[in-house]
Amino acid sequence: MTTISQYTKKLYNKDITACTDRELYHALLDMSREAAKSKESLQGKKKVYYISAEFLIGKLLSNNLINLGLYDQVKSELEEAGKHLTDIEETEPEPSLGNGGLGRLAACFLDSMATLGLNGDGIGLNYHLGLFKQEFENNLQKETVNPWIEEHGWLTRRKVSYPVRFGNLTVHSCLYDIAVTGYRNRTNQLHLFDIDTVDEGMVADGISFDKEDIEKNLTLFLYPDDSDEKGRLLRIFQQYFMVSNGARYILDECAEKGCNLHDLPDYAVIQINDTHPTMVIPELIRLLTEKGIDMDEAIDIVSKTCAYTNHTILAEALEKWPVCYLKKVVPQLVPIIEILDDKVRRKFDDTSLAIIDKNDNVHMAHIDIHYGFSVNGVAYLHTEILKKNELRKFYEIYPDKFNNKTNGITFRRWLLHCNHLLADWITSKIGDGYKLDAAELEKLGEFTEDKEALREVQAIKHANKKILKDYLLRTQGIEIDDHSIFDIQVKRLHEYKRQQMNALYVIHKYLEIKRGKKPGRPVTIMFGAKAAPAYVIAKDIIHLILCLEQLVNSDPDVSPYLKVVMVENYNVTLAEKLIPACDISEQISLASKEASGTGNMKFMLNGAVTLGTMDGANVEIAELVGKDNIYIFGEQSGAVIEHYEKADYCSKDYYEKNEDIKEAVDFITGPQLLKIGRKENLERLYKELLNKDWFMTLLDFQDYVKVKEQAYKDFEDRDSWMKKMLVNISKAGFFSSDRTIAQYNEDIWKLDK
Ligand code: 26Q
Repeated sequence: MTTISQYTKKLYNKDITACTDRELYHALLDMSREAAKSKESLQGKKKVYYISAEFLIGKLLSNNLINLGLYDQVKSELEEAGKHLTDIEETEPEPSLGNGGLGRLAACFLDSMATLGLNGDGIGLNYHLGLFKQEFENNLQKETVNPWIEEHGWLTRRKVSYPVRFGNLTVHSCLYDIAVTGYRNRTNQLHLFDIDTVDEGMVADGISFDKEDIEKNLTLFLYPDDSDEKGRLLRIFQQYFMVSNGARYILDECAEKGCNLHDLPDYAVIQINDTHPTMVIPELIRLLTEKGIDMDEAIDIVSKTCAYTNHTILAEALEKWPVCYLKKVVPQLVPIIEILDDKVRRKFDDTSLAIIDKNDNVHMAHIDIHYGFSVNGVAYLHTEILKKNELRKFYEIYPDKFNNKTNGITFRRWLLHCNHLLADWITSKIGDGYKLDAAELEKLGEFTEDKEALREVQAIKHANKKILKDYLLRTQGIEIDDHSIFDIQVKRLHEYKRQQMNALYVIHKYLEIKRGKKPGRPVTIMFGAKAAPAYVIAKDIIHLILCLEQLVNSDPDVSPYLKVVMVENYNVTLAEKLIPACDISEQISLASKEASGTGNMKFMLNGAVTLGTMDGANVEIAELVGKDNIYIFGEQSGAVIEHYEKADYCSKDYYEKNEDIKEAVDFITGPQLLKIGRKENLERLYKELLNKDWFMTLLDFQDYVKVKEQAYKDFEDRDSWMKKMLVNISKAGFFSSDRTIAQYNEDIWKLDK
């Protein structure tokens, strides 16, 4: 058996006791890298390539130790030497290769593919600074750089390089791999392409940089600000760089296994994660024709190889690139896209199905749907809306391509790693079969009337609340009361997710307490969210929340009953601390707008009760746990869609008709907040809510308040609340990404196991 001290000796010529946490991190890193190597993948004939602009993998050390079966041994060896894995983990930087749900989903999928023993790799980009780091200054979000790559880290340099041509500029790629460990199974790879000439020093003043110096900036940031043309062009440079490298890598790997290109679909299936990698379709066609295959056959081969996942129905997120941009960056793809468009136009007498529209914009999703063999949504409701509304005409011509794959999360990270107390308790009750077969969690149903078991669950929740309390105090200087209700909303900031509705509730509650209506138990309302740097209203919402935090927490009449916390730089690491400690999980998007959500699943698995709308996967959660174990409010998706169709929603009507709403909205620009915050931001947000409110905050506000108050009240019946928690945990098995990935394989990929 290898031991940690063998590694500390080799690296530092020291015993464990003499090493710093940082040194121990490096020793453990080497130890797990070697262990992962010995479990490298079997090379089956067919492989799935999950291509994605984001892989939000989180810190890797503990997760790898768990998956490699080394965790217990390492923990006890460290403890014998007086060291703690939790301290060591804190020295690991978090890779910031994603911004939210789509990127985190890709990471969960890699874990499940490896765990199920499927031959499946990820393909993406190695952004040096990733997503920005969020800091708060004067109650405003400030973006700074987030370097995460270290000399001695998880990346392994490969001897792979391709010349990638952009008009008259050619760059040469390099490749780094990160081993993806499966739980007690094999290791797959995440391939991240990069260039050697990236210059991190070109960033000045927050995160600004010269967007035109492609050789220095190509893989510098994830999602460079694309509010101007230069930013949008840079995104196309990045996307093409990713797919061109990916396509060549795939072809090379298949050729090595004996593929003659005509039989490519027998060797490869490419899962396209939203439209960011869509150019892989014309690029592969280009490469195949370059190798002598004729155009029609090349199109046919690629169409049998590529499958597309849609993650959004928000019109503004569906990518459309002007042909003139593509001509500047990737002129070699334009004739191919024109041929693809021409074929569609000949076949279908409906210009709304075309790839290039009358304004010369290329609709990326249309390429995927016409020239991929599968189109899937990410939750039942989302797929139904795609079929009936957003993509109805496509569904009519290709009914067989459409399918649903309800999202999932890896239970290794979101239970075994982030909530040891709960995982150990579950094991003590039902054994550890649930670790590989999440459906076994159902067995916990047996304990929902067992008072002693319920008290144990309650004690675990409380212990996790204390852990979070200590962590926030130590890392962010935030003080919270572990006996208060932890009501948490953490996710990217977007108007459709309606953090502003939760903020309006804070105002409402603040005013009620001021008027003397004091709650029996204090509540802590926590937020965590980054706003896209150019998303003005999202940043105004952050400003409002931070101003409320200052106002509420410093008011001695109110702060014993209500606290507002906005954690800084919400990321995977913080999620791992917040989720196990949560009582109420806020999933309050406007019905029809959240494709699935995956945070909702993580909270449920960790025993939080959902307060949410009938949106995304909330619908499936509600069905599984039953109405007594979830708090549902708000207008249903059908009614919301009708409001959009009829354009009959008018936020002012709600403001004028309801005193509570009027009072809360007016407070945004009232004297108390203007004293703390910036007039410009608060007024802009006020006007937005009153005159536009595109995501119908005021429509659902009254019902939201009512149902949220009910949840707070029910929390006091401790036994019945614990029962709700346990039902949620026991029904979470469906949301294991192992189930999701098994379904992808069964219906789309069809790899042998
Ligand atoms: C598009 C064009 C220009 C610039 C940026 C973008 C862009 C970037 C990121 C568009 C979309 C994204 C990310 C989307 C995302 O995270 N979607 C989420 O995917 C999850 C996994 O399926 C779902 O659970 C969430 O409901 C969905 O919002």
